Amino acid sequence: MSDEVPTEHPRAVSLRLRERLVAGIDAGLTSQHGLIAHGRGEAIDYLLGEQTIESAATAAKTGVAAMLLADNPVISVNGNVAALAPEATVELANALDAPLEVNLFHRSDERVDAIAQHLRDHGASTVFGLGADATIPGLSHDRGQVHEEGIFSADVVLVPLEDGDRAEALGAMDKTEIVIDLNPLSRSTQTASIPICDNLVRALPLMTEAVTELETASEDDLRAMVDVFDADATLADALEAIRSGDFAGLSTDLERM
Ligand code: PTJ
Repeated sequence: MSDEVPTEHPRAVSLRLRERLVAGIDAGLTSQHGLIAHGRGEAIDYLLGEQTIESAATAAKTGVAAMLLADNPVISVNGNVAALAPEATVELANALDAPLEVNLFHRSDERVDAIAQHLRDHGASTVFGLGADATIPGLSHDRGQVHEEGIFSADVVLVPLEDGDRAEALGAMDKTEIVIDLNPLSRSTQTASIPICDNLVRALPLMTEAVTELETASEDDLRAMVDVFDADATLADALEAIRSGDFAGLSTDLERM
């Protein structure tokens, strides 16, 4: 984290996250549009009390159950994720033994390669970067470029921060899609099989903790968790938390970011 944000500043954590994105742009990881996307998320996080609400924690745990059940789980990474939470992303991938795939909206070879290298520098073992060799049907923009061995053949895809078009296209390919997006009204969360309405910097470490908790669970128990999950109720709960300002938050430990 940057030394430039005074620790006593009441918005220190939020400011440090902004610093990470600005550094991400300087390092060629993040697109300038990523700042705008972050601002949207920041506003919603503010309304959620900048904490993980219970329903999001349940969704995060259910997402892990789905990934543990998967044959080919893949974690998709864009420029915001790479800048905000490279350690947490790699830790989750390693805990699940799942590959990472760089998938960008504003795609350039330079940025794909920089992000892949950044993830490897943080200890990632399998990263699909350059050399996309398959296309998501029905998706004309660059996010449709994927790896045959990665997102294309995955049965479960975790997408921390998404655009709605791709969420719909992956859904149409019958994949289980787990989306982390603060906005319960976005097309991404509305389309996801398992929407996690939380800041990705909090949700990813929670998911890694859940791997430790669930990795010895039986397949039947994991399947029961996934079967009982109610995406609509999860989204409604997040909306209600925003509307009422009444958070049953799990963690106010903002330093976990
Ligand atoms: O790196 P690229 O080229 O793939 O570009 C990525 C961006 C983010 C620019 C692109 O995917 C985009 O434009 O996204 P959108 O359509 O603006 O959507 C961003 C969504 O992410 C919004 O619904 C925000 O609420 C949400 N969001 C932003 N920051 C966070 C977040 N959700 C969880 N955690 C965050 N930190």
